[in-house]
Amino acid sequence: MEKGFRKDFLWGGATAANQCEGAYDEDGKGLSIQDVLPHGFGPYTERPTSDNLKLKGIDHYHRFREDIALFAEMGFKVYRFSIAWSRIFPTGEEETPNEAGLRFYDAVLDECEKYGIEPLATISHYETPLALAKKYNGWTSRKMIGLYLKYCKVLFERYKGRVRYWITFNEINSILRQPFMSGAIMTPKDQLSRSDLYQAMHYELAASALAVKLAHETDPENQVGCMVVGITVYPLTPNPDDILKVMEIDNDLYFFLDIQARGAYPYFAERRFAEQGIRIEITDEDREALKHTADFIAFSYYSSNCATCDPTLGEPSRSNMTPELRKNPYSQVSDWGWQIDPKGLRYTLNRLYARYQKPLFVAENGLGAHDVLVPDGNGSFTVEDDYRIAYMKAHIEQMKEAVKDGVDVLGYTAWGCIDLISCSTAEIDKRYGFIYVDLNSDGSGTLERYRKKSFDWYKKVIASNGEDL
Ligand code: BGP
Repeated sequence: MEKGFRKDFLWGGATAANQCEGAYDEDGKGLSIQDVLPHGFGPYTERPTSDNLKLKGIDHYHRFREDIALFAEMGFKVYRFSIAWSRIFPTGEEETPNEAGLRFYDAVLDECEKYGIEPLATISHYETPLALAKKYNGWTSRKMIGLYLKYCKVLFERYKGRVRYWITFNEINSILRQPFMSGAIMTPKDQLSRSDLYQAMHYELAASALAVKLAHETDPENQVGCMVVGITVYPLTPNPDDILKVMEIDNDLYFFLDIQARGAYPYFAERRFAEQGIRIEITDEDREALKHTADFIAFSYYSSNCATCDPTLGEPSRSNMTPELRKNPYSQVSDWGWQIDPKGLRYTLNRLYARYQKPLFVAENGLGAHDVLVPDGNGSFTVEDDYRIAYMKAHIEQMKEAVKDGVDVLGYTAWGCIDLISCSTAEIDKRYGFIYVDLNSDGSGTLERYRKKSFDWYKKVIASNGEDL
C-alpha cells in the first residue's frame, strides 16, 4: 500500500538563538558561553571579542518579523527556534526573570501565530549563561538542575497554550565530545575526568526528565522531546572487531536515549562504568526522576561515517564531532568534508524506531555549502543552489521510505532555514539556508535577505506534503 507523510506532518526549519539573533547584550541579556567562542568549538576567550560573528548574528533579533514572514511564504508548519537562557536569566541565578527577554519571545510567538506556524522551542541550545560556567563549572554541578528547572518553569508558565512542542537540550549526547559548548564545563577536555564528565551527563539527563515532568504538570498538552546528534556509523570492514567497535559507538548514543526514552540507565552502563573507572552519584530520587520519559525523540542528521579498530585502514573523515572516524568510500562529501549519506537517514529512523517505538522528529538536516549570489533577472538576487536541492530531495525521499517502512515521523525541520553563523566554525560562509543573508565573514554586508532557488523548491515540497520532490 502506498503510504506518505501523515496529514499533519510538521514541515519547517530550525535555528538557534546564538547563531542568528545577535543583540548579544541588548535588553538586559547576559553573556552566554557562545559570546566567548569566536571560533566555534573553541577555545573560549576571556570576554566577547569583535571577531565573534555571533555577537551580531544575522540580526534576527531585530528582523524576526521579516524572517518569519519569509518562512510563512514557504508554507512552514513549524518553526524550531531556541530561547536564549541568558535573555531570561542573565546570570542564571536571578530571583525573577528578565521581562524584556520574555517579551522578545512573546513577539516571536505572535508572528508564528499570525501565520499559523507551530512553534517548537529548544530550551537549551549550546547557550548556557556564562556566569554558570564560571561559578559552577557548568553541568558538573548538581546546582544546575535547580537553575535549569527554574528557567523551564518560567517558560512553561509564560508560554502555556502558545508553545506545545519543546526540546529540553539540543544534541544532549554532544557533551561527551564538546564539554564546554554542550555542558558549559570550563575544565579543558584533556584534564576533565571521566567521572566528572559522566556526572555532568547524569545531571543534564535528570534535569531533562524533570523538565518533562514539569511541562506535563503545567499543561498536559505539552509534547516534550529529547534530542541527540544522530551519530550513524558503519563498520569499515566485516572484521568482528570493527562490528564491536561500532556497537560501542552506538551504545554511546543509546546511553542517552535509553535513559530519556526508557527511563533508566542501560544494561551496559555498569560494565562501562567499572572498566573506565567512572564513579558518579545517582540518588534514588534521581532514578525516580528519570522515569519521566520524553514524548518524542528528536535528532539531527547530516552524515554518516565508518569505524575500524585498525588505524592503518581507511582515511580520516572530517566529520563534525567524531574526528576518529573514517571515510566511507561509497559516500560523497560536502564542501566541509561531511559525508553525504541519504540512506543513512532511513537506517537511522528505522533503528531508533525499532528500539524505542516513540515518534521521531528530524530536528536538523541540511547541506552547509558555499553559495554565490547572482542576479535573478528581475532586478534582485538569488542563489542557484541545485546542490542543496539535490541533498534535501535525497534525504526527504529516504525519510519517506522510512515512513513507508512504518516509522512514525512527526516532522522535519531543515537546519539553518535562513543562513546563520556556523556552530562548529563560527563562520557565515557555511550556509544552509533557503534564504541568503548578505553578510560576510569579516562582518560586512547589508544583511538583506534573498530567496534562493531552494526557497521555491521547499515551498512546493511542503505544499504537496512531500509528494512533489
Ligand atoms: C548541530 C547544531 C547546530 C548546527 C548544526 C550544523 O550540531 O545543533 O547548532 O549549527 O550542527 O553545524 P555547523 O553549523 O557546524 O555546520
